[in-house]
Amino acid sequence: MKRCFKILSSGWFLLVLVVLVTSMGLAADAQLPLIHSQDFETEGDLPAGWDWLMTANSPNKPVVVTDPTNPANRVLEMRRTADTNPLTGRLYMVFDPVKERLQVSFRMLATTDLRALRFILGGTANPPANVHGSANYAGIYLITSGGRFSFLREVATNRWVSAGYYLPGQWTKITLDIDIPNQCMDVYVDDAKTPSNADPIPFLNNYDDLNTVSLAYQSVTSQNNTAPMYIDDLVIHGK
Ligand SMILES: [Ca+2]
Repeated sequence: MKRCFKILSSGWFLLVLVVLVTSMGLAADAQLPLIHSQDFETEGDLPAGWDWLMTANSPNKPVVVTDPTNPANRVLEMRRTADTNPLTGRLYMVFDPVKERLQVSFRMLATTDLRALRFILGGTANPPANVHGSANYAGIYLITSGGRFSFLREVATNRWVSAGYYLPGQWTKITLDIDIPNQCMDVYVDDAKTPSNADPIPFLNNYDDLNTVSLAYQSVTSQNNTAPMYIDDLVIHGK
């Protein structure tokens, strides 16, 4: 099975296999420095370290609310008002640039299988407003649509590659294990030991480092989707 991290070599197979098993899953989190951990517990407020980028002709932005599935928990809620901009305001943060390996994970609850979540990463080569403003500047562009996690591969042809599944109404965890020098990543769903992608998923636009992430709600115009989406426990490790 192909991996984004190409460390297999003859003679070291068993050793490398052990390394792969222990390093490619969540166990690797302990090996990379923690950059940010966000449990979205401050209801009604902007999470510490985050900011909003508002979107023209959209009244909506991600906010922290009570978890609809657990009154004791708070989560990030993303809603969209019908017949406004398909893309809502974006919640984003900037962290110290990472040049080797970045692992980003979060839990998400979709309430529809229509396109809803837009999750973007980029680096210092462009300012955050550009990275999170247009696919033309995004390094990694992840969406939820049709019960699948999909990554934009080419803007001009609107080409996507899918990796992993989710079910509306069910919390699902997704982890991106990103190899920055090789400009590619592996995707893990619900802490699976093997990635959901058959082949490494390349960056949409190349970046020598990654330093910013954003979350937003985006509908396909023809669907005019307004079913809310929830996010929790976003954790970033890297070096
Ligand atoms: Ca929470």
